[in-house]
Order: sequence, then C-alpha cells, then structure tokens
Amino acid sequence: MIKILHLSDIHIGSGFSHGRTNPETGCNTRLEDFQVTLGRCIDRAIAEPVDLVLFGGDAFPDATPPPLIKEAFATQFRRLVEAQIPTVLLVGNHDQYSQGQGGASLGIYRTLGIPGFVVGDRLETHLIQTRPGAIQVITLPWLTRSTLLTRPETAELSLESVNQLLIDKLKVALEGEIRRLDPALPVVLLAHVMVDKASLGAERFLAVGKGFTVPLSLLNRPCFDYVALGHVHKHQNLNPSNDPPVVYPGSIERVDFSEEKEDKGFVLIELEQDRVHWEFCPLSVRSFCTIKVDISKLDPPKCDPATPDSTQPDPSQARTPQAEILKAIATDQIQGAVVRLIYQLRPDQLDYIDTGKLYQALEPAHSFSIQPELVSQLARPRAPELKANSSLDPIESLKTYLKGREDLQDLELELVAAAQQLLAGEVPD
Ligand SMILES: [Mn+2]
Repeated sequence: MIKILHLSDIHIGSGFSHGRTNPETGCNTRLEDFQVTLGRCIDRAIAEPVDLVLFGGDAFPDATPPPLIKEAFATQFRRLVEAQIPTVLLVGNHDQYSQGQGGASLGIYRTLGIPGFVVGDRLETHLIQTRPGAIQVITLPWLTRSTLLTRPETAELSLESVNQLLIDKLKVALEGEIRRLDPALPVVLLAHVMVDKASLGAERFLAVGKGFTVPLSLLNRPCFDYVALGHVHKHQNLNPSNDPPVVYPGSIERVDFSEEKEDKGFVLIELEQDRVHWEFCPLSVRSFCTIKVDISKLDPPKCDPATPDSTQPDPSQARTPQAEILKAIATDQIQGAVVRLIYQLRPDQLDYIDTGKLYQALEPAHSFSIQPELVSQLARPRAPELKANSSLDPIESLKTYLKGREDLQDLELELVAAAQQLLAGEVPD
C-alpha cells in the first residue's frame, strides 16, 4: 500500500488585507495563519508517515513572491526532505511567470536538486521510488495557449476553437504518456486544470485571464488509480463512481470571502493493488463571517440626531438604525474571525450611526471591515411641466428644471449660457 497526502492551492502570501500586523513578529497575521495551516498538513504527512506528498499547484499569489513568503513555504516543505518523503510540486497558473515563458516560482527546487523533490512544470511522467514501492506520477501543469500551440496555429482562431485545438493536442500528448506507462505500477495523474464539471470557488476571481477548461472524460481514465487535481478552491470529487477518484482537495486556507462557507483541508489516499481509498481531512482554519443588515426599511427615526443619546436604543423606539446593526453583530460568531459588516441605509439615517461604537462591537473579531451601502432614494419626482410631449424648447426646459433645483441656483445663469453655446454648436468656455 502506498500512502499519499494530496494538498493544493496554498496561496501563501494572499489576503493580507484580512489580517493585521502581529506586533511581536512584525508579520501579517494572515501569513502566519497560512504558515500554521501548511505546517499542519506537513505535520500530518510526517506523523502518518505518508510515502508521497502531491502538491496540486498555486503555491503563492504570483510567480515572484517576496523572500519572506518564499521562505515560509520552503521552511515547511523542507521538513519533508528531512523526513525523506518524496514530494511532487506542480506548477499552477499563479506559479507561472509571464504566462509560462519565463519559468515558475517553484523551478528553484529543481535547480537546487533537492533529493526527492520533483517539479512538474510540463506534461511528463515521473517514476518515483517510495518506501513501499515505485509509483508513476504524470504531471500536467496549468495549460496556456503557448504550452502546446504555436502562434501561427492560433492566429486566425476564435478563443473557443483555440480551446478545442488545445484539448485535441492535450489528448494526443496525454495518450502518449499513458502508452508508455508500466501497467504493473500504480499511476496518479497530478493536474492543475479547470475541469468542465467543477463548481467554482475564489479561483475565478483570482485568475487574470480565463483559462482553458478540460473535459472530465479526458482525466477520468481507468488507467489512473487516482487523479489529484489543483486549481478549484472548493473541495470536490468529480467522479461519483470513484473509479478513479478525480479530486480537488481545495485550498488549505480561506483566500477570501467567497470561501467563507467552504471546508478547508487536504486529502489522504491509500493506494492498493486493486483498491483506492481516500478521505478528506478538514483543517481547522480561521473563519470568515459576513454580517449583512438592511436598515433602510426602518421607519425614519423620531429622535433627534443632535441629541448625544440619540444613537442609544430609545425605549419608545427600540429599533434605531444603530441598535439594529449592533444586534446583528451580537448574534454572529465574530470571535477571532475575519469579519465584514455590510449595512444598507438611507442617507437620512447616516447621522444615526456611531461608527466608533460599531468598531467597539467588532473588537472581538480578528480583523474587520465596515461597508455601508447607501440605498439610492426614489428617483427625484419629475417636474410636471417637463412631460415628454412638452412643447418647451431645450433652453426653456432647462430653466424649468433649474427652478426646481434650489441647490443649483447659483449656477443657473452659467448653466443656461453654457447650454446656449452647446446648442449653437460652440464649445462652452
Ligand atoms: Mn490555480
């Protein structure tokens, strides 16, 4: 039996806006969160111990992370070298430099010749010796147009046809790898791809361009014992028949609010001669919490905003805008969470919100943001004189309109003069 730990989409160095500076270390707390979580994956790999670690791609937010972040990543993976656990690092779209033409952030691990470390930056089959025996791992990094196609080939084609051409070429190339496999040894396909049946997570916002979608039928092959995927941040198995399992472990930490409700974790696999068993291992990661309150529907407050106590719930009118928001905060689980408070209000309610008190109420959160959203007022009533069939000429219409706009009175003469110039085909001064 070969035991494998499959993790993906680490994205260490992302989401600093959701953290704060740790005064003791000077580091962003979200970097520390990602470090701890990655550490837990590696802990498990060593504690089992597994015979192989497969990383499905997207190590960092981009191909040129700052040294501090590269080090945080390397510090954890180095423990696998020490534990002599072979590891495959696949290149994801976020790891490729300048769309695949300038190498990848993970290339350095190959250059250094780290024992047991394989970097998958092209379609190829790696024969890996593990403690219980050899295993074949086919690496399929993120595909770009330049991976398998030349510029003249795609010059006249629509994006859709390019996608099809790429899939056709990939099919042939993958077939080539499959034919060279040793049928006596287990096979895992490790791919950073968007599969057409996957339901999406944050990766759709993170990617710069729209990538290529690979049909499930291409990966869903009986010659594979397990298909280890990366790219989609939401954990899922795309093959209900489980033969083979086609699994996205998802990201290990929440990258942004779109992953608020998703479980985060990695996958442990046991490969036997004619049986594969896999299990999703959830990680306890920092929670994200959206609090949404719509106070725009409340009756206009009767209290006077000039009175200092007006933001306090008034017994005669307990449903003040402020009280409603505070109530919503109190009922949510914000302790230690990354919180965003979104409240919708009318302009006339603005004076009744004491932001200082909201800050106080959100204090137990790890970090928070407050996003007030002004609900636009009903459209200004039309001046009855300005009906669509009105016989007024444009200048008279403008004057009628300006009569109803006290706020523009100082500008009236200038506006009318400018309109006259425009109508006469001149550019106003
Ligand atoms: Mn990706």
